[in-house]
Amino acid sequence: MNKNLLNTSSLPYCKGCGHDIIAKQSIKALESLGYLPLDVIFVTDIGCHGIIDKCLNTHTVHGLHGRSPALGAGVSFGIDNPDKKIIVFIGDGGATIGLQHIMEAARLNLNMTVVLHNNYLYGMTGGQTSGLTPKGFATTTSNEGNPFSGYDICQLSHTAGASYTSRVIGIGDITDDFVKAFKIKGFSLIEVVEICPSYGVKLNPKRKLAEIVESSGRKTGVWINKKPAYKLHNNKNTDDLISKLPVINDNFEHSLTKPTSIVLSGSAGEGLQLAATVLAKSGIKSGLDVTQKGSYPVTVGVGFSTAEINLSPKTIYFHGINIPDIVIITSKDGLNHNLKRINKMEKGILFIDSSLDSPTTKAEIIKYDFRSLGAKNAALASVLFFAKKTNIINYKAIFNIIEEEKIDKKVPIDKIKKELHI
Ligand SMILES: Cc1ncc(C[n+]2csc(CCOP(=O)(O)OP(=O)(O)O)c2C)c(N)n1
Ligand code: SF4
Repeated sequence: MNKNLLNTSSLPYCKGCGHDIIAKQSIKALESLGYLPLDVIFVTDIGCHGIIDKCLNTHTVHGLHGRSPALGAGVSFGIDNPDKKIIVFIGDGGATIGLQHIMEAARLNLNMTVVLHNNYLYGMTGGQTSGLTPKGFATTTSNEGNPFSGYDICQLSHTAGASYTSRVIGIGDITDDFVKAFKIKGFSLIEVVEICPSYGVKLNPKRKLAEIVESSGRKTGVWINKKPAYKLHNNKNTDDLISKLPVINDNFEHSLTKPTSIVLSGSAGEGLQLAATVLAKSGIKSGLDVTQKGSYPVTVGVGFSTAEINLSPKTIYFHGINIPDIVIITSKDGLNHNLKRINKMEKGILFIDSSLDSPTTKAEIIKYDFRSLGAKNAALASVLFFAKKTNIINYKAIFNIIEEEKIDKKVPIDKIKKELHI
């Protein structure tokens, strides 16, 4: 097994960026502590520092701006294992946006380390002032120097309850500072004050990091709270969520020889996602690998409702669908939402409710009155129609799932059986 945590020595930052020192030396520190790639979970934030993900052999999670500490906290709760190392990478912009998340993790003293890349500005978006920019430091949004003082993140972290907080200047060899922060069981935050040559250096010529830290009334150093790391109290008696899911036995056959992508779409509030779930579970019942993804507007009761389902006789590694193999449309909302990709279909089948005009497509078009067939459950009826027409999934597997899900009262089963001769 590859023991290197980094998969390249050429990191994607501008020349001279302080992020490079942080990434390389924090990794060196982890390797010196004996961590293997799969013992480490890097949770990165939005910003230049966050583009490190692709260079890592470890687990990685990329969060929304300012939310990596909250995600790191979730990972810490979920893993509940002090032998795994959770490292949150965040910039001063993200730390400002997600300040409360950092405070909360420090207050609970969760097992994780926040590595704060403090270049005193928003690097990725052009050098704007953040809440950690010191008074007098020039940025692209405060050319004359920031008129306000920045937060003292170390004081905040220490006061909130972090086991370990430190501030270091990111020049030279700071590997040891990382080692000390990473060794902590509980919450540690290491603020590395560094430079962004592209904006910070240009706008603050001749200023030295040590002088900037000092003139803002801050000190480098370490602040300790002697307290135990957070420990979940009742997790020993709690089953994980997956073990509670019922097992679906594959007691039906399928005739699928290659991966097939299906889009099922109609109107919100018409049981479309339920129909998709029935189709997906029927696929599992037939021994296929299945993925299911649903999307609908935030106003859940109006507009489109779309489900994307992949069925495959082999393991599915990618669940996205661009141009589908099969599209099933039960209403105008569903048609409008998928029109562009239907137009692009060069082959495959479009099953579409007979009330709708046929769109431009090279797919074979099969029309049927799903609304009359399924009454209020046009989507479920369309899934049964698809099964009967293609034989990809045995319709008996679908009836079986309908029965198991106890939704048989919702569907006019006798009518469907009679009309489709099944
Ligand atoms: C909630 C949110 N607001 C704004 C943005 C736009 N944005 C992307 S990167 C960035 C700046 C990141 O600066 P920082 O967190 O300091 O990291 P750096 O680029 O300096 O490493 C901003 C504002 C965003 N992605 N999300
Ligand atoms: S813009 Fe600044 S922070 Fe971003 S990579 Fe370049 S030097 Fe680093």
